[in-house]
Amino acid sequence: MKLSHPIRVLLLGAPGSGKGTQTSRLLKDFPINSLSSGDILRSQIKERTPVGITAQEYITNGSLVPDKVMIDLITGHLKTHNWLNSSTNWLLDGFPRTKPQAIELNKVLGSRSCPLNLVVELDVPQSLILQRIEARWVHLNSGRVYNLDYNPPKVPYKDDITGEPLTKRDDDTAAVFQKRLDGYNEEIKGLRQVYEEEGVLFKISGETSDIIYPQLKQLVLDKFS
Ligand code: G5P
Ligand code: MG
Repeated sequence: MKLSHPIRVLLLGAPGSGKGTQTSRLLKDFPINSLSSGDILRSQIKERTPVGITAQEYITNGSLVPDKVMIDLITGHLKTHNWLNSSTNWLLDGFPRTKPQAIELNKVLGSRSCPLNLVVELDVPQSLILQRIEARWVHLNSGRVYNLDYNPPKVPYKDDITGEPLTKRDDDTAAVFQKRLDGYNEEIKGLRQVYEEEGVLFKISGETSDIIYPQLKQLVLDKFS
């Protein structure tokens, strides 16, 4: 696919709203790289790195990892993967998720003349989400997500590609989920403010990922083809 200019997109949305699901669909339709802050943190936890050791407690109890840790981690990734240029297409899922993170990211991107050019807020009724989370199983190494009702693996509890066992996320319990959701509802206000001011924020509403994806795809086509 020929793009008119590089895609630098951020997906916002409540826990379980489908950021990972929409990311996998976009990766099939557009030539982009993606980065999920949650996936990076989970792999750091698995490898017992200093960042992983710090992050584990915050994630398990549904709190946000401190801004400084996240900013260093993600901007470090952008630099080492050579994404800070005017030609690489990329998508961020889960970072920034506080206003200070958004401001710091803007500084880094601005200094390399590659600002975010699309921010999409996925708006899913929050009453529907808990059930999704309780039925979620993940393949930790790849970040692939399944749902026992909505997109079950071909073989129960096994990853479709590697055949490795799927696991539950520690933070996918009803109590921790509610805390994550409350945190999201608080932080999203500051993020909306930053991205509305820049004129890059779009909201897509729908009860299912199948309703949201065609709208998201069309938005990306309208802006970048
Ligand atoms: P994460 O990993 O970024 P969240 O809480 O933002 O976690 P999460 O839970 O990964 O987001 P998602 O990616 O939005 O949700 O949703 P998903 O996985 O695609 O879909 C959820 C489930 O629903 C899946 O099972 C999917 O198959 C199913 N599903 C999708 N669509 C539908 C549908 O239409 N119908 C049905 N029935 N099911 C569907 O962050 C984790 C933690 O890391 C830390 C924080 O502690 C955070 O809580 N962290 C940060 N801390 C500080 N700053 C940051 N920037 C941080 N980033 C991460
Ligand atoms: Mg996710």
